[in-house]
Amino acid sequence: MTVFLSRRLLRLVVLVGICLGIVALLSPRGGGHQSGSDESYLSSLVSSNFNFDNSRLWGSHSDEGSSREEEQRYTAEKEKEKEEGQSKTGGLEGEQGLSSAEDGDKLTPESSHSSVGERGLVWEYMKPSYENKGSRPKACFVSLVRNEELSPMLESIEQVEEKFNRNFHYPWVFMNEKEFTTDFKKRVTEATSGEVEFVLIPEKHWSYPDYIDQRKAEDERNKMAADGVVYGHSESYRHMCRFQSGFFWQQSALDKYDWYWRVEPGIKLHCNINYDVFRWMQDNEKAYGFTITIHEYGRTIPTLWDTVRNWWWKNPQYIAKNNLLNFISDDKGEGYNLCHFWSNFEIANLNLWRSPAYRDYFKYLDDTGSFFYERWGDAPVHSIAASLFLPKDTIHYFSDIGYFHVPYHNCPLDNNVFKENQCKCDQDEDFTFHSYACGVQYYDAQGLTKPYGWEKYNN
Ligand SMILES: Nc1nc2c(ncn2[C@@H]2O[C@H](COP(=O)(O)OP(=O)(O)OP(=O)(O)O)[C@@H](O)[C@H]2O)c(=O)[nH]1
Ligand SMILES: [Mg+2]
Repeated sequence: MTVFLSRRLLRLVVLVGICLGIVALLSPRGGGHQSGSDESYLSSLVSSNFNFDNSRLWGSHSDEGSSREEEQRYTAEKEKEKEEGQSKTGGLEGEQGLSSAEDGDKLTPESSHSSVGERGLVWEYMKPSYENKGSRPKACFVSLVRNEELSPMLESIEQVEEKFNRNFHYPWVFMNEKEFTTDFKKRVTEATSGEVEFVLIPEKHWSYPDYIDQRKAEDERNKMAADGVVYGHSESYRHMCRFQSGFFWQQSALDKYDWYWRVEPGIKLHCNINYDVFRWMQDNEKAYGFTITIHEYGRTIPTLWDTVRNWWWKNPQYIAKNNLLNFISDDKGEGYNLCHFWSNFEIANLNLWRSPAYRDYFKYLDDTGSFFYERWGDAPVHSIAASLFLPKDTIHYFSDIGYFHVPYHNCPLDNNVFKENQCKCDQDEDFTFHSYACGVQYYDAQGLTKPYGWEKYNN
């Protein structure tokens, strides 16, 4: 009897084992929500040994306990947002004409790709701001600046007004985490030809989130300073980079605009700009424009790429199919090649940053604390997002805009452009194809033909 029962038990165990094996084999890899087609789409973008190991992200720069806490906090906040999102999304839909299919949280990767095709979810989100084609875009200049930078700010305004804005009179928005002085306001108002607004940045956008271990942040700053990293010691630089990444576009003064041109104090414009660059962006369906590319200092972003890849793995629906990944990665996403658009100049569509994709991406990055524990710059943060979220034909290199921010120049190499726009710069100093720049990677990723003789600049 006992033997008979054990045999039956054994047969049952074997049978259950086989069934479980079959179920496991048939389940999608990772047990997640990726469909087969999305997995192959992702793997076509990402090399086979791409290791989306969550524990690596959360464990790479924190001890195990706080890593778990960070991930739990992220998950809890996402859940909370989802609940609140029902009502918030309703508001957004009304304001910006979004259809419910564009709410990232509700979409499966499958539905996102079949409904929005090659251009991707982020482009779909931005589309309403292109309905204005042919008319004047809702655009402004944006400058984050300190009172003590009044002089170099006036120089920049003079450059922009003389070379461009005297013909177009776009408004200007100045932002500061401290009150602007009366003198600052008066002088910049006199210098600009359009309307002017001043924004006092709220403390919540320029302070430590409560989850930051400030002792640890200080230790890391000291280590970076000891390693000689530029701004390695600086707290304000870190607040600035975080603000430019996640908050400048959230200031309500910008709500009425779709477009901005970022202008820093002390920049120069070398050539006349005889056309409306905002309108050109809008009418030609561009989303992000730049003048200079450069490599990031790797010591400032040791865990950025791992973090991005982990976010990406959780949110593949946001990656545009015809993206510009090849600009930022030499091996289909395995590693980050440190290339980015130098964000002290940007002419871009604000809706890129307002998109659910970017909001989620920024929050994910911010939750790691590495804007403070490391020194993540807004330039790589913006550039990685633009390169992954946007169709690559919506990213534009303004080779015709002569530009200078210490210490690099964009000086048009095309002699016709140079003459027509009365450029005053030295073409030999053009940075585009310098080996420390990323012009070569950009031209290759876009499939563009490099100008004749570019090799001589590649030193
Ligand atoms: N209000 C305010 N603006 C800041 C602060 N730090 C930087 N900025 C502004 O943020 C922008 C970027 O800062 P920069 O110091 O130019 O940083 P960077 O371009 O990476 O470095 P540089 O090569 O030194 O120009 C500039 O427009 C600055 O005026 C700050 O503490 N407060
Ligand atoms: Mg600067």
